[in-house]
Amino acid sequence: SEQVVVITGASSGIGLATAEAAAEQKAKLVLAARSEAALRDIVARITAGGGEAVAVTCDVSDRAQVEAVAAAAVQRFGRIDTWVNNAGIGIYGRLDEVSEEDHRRVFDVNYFGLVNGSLAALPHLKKSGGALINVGSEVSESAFPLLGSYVASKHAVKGFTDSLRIEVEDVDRAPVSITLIQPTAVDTPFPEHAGNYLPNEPKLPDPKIDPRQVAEAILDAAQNPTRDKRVGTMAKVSTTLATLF
Ligand code: NJP
Repeated sequence: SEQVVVITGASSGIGLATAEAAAEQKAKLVLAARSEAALRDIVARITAGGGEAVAVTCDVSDRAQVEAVAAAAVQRFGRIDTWVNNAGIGIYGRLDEVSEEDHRRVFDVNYFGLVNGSLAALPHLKKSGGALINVGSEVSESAFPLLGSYVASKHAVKGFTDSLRIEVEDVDRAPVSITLIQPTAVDTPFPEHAGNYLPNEPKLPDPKIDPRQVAEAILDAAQNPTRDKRVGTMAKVSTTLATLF
């Protein structure tokens, strides 16, 4: 496709895998994250392979920076067909030990970052008949000890996304599809990037799926929208506790 696809959190993990898969499908890419150097390398690689991509440095918790990503997409490619809100962080630790500052940071990035992206993208997606893809989690609908602030933020992501979908698709009848992606544990550097209050190095529970599997679900949702997309089989919480302690 010649789709214009914006991806937040494109410098690593699921976002990077999605960028690479979209480039193979000939999408025109706008890649956003905080790490300027990492994005520059990714854009250079995609461009060298004959693809089209532009990097925009952005902290998704700042609405103005997210609006600048949308503006850069329109300036460079004239439209936005798909916007993927993927940027996210974790904090490992008991809820009575995680600081209020860290807890709020998780919500600023995972929840308000996704709110910022959704609201910046919608006017453009309404014009193009496009797709909004929000990356939630299996923990958008379940509890998970020692990752509680993250779990709560992903519940908020689901509540926001489901409510927005009704307003946009059902009330406005706008030609925009809104999908929540709910992966299980994915093999990415997420634990290394996370904050940690625990004595041990945090790990993701097995089984972990390949980020390319999630990328495929994201790009499929852009073409064939469904209300929710589950990717992978949920890990058992008992396994997780054994991993964490
Ligand atoms: O993690 P990682 P994943 N502003 O750490 C960016 C969800 N998920 O790919 O800013 C802008 O490799 C960061 O870039 P940088 C998860 O909750 C995961 O696993 O340069 N960007 C990087 O590109 C998250 O929503 C699993 O540091 C910011 C990216 O986000 C999404 O999948 C399971 C940013 C994170 O890449 C991608 O996570 C599941 C900011 N303020 C859902 N802060 C899993 N891995 O098991 C971070 O169900 N980024």
